[in-house]
Amino acid sequence: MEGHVAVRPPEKRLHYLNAAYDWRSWLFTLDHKRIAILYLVSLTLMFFVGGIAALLFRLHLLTPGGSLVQPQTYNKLFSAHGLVMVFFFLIPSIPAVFGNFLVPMMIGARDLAFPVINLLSWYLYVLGAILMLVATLYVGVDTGWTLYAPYTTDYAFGPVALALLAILLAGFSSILTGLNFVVTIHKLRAPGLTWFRLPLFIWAQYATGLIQILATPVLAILLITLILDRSFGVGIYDPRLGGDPVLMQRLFWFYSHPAVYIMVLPAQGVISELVPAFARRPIFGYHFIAFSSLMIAVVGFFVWDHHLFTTTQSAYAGLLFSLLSFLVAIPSSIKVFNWTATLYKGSVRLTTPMLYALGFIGLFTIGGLTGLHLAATGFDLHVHDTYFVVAHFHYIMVGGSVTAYLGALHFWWPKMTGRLYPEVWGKTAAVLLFIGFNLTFFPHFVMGYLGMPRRYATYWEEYQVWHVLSTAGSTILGAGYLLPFVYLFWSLKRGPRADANPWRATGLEWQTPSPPPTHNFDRTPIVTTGAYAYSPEADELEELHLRVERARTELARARAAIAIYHAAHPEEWEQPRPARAAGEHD
Ligand code: CU1
Repeated sequence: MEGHVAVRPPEKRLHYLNAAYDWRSWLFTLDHKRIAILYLVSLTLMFFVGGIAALLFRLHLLTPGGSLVQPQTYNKLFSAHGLVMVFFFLIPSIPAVFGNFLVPMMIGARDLAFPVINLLSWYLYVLGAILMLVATLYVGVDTGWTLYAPYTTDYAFGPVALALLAILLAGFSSILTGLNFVVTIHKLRAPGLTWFRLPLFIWAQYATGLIQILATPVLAILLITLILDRSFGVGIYDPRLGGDPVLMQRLFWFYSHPAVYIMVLPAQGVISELVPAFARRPIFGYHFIAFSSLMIAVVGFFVWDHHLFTTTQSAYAGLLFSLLSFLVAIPSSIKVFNWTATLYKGSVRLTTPMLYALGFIGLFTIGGLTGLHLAATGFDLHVHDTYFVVAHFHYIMVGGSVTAYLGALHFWWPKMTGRLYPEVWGKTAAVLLFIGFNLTFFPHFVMGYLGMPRRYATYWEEYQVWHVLSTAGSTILGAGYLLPFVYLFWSLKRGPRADANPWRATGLEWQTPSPPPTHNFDRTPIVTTGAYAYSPEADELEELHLRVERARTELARARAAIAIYHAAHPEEWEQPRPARAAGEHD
């Protein structure tokens, strides 16, 4: 083995992903980061199930008579889409994946306050998800995701009890997650991390936690009484037994409107992190954003009735809830204003996460503004139960929440996996999704305004052009969602390695290696400043440091090369240079 130089492999750094490999270490893990990954995998699966259902009925709607499935199957497809997407993707999405991963990291803690309850939340979710898949795919539920009586109390409508039980399980998962976050944020903040030094994502998770704890039990009561009604004919909601189906709607929206904020608040929290990081400025109006999250959590409880403007109730009730619904738009408008003010005069970097953030601001604003249309009782009467509502809802839920979810995924992916993804593909997917989304859902506004009712398997010919545009958009949207799935998966093995802070972002989570060690921080961080200490001066200083570092490396490399050369040619070192001949050039 002469001439062979033994090369020692670089010492392997242990982190939360490679600390243990066997399946037990994953399925019984109490590490909040691993539980976040478990959620990421299961949510991705549910997202694609819900998405495929949507693509199928979108294809069906290509022609006025319906070209793909029987009307009964159509009902089952849109119900499956709504039930899976709302209860098993949107409601858990950002809290379950990024809340789990980031809440302890952002506040400098080792884990959540109750790690065992955290794992229990995931198991409740999985059990619920399996039941929901059996109910919607194997047999088929055709009540719509809103579960209105008398569909849900009537045995003609599929295995509804199974679906109700599935949602009940997911609901308890949601309550326990919210409880865990609220207690963690109260009790486990690092020394010096006062409430007004918290990242706004934490404020958003805190407000979301309050809603999850207070609103979701109402859903649980509704689901249990619905099961009683259906199975034992108690007659609470079933009109044939003297029950009141509108009461069912009231209870449903008393949960489900606050639930809209369970889906939106964390998304807004993500945007409040992305915008300052890529505008390289401190966020504008920190306190306003923090308090507007709390205001949404409170006022969101008093607007449920805007879903019942067309039921029998006094004109006074309509007026009151119209006013309250206008009120709840204020805190969201404050946020949009403050994000825009942060962008103003910022040195904006158009990275993949930033494209999602900008997309969010635009789409969420359209969703919010059309929400004001619907809060006006007169206009609501005209577009009630039309595609206009479907469009509004999807601009908030997909244009808002899903866009923010993908922005978060691309922002924290290097932290979670230690790998970078190709920016070109990231940006391509973000642009493709923006185009696909608008092409799918903007026509919904138009045909809804023109009178196309929602949830019908067939329609009049005059609406076909809008349906064709929408179906074309949905195929782009489908391809757009597949793309990140492919290149992110690819990056796990082939992506370049990420350092601790590839975006040069503030926030405690960026101060520990990527991926983080199981215990998160080697030393408990001590916080002395507020979040978002971005400044152009600091960036310039950082850039100078990098340049000096690079120059030093170059210099060291050149010195080493000279030394090697001299070692190989000692004679040149010893002898004086020969005199240059006349006329010779270098
Ligand atoms: Cu609502």
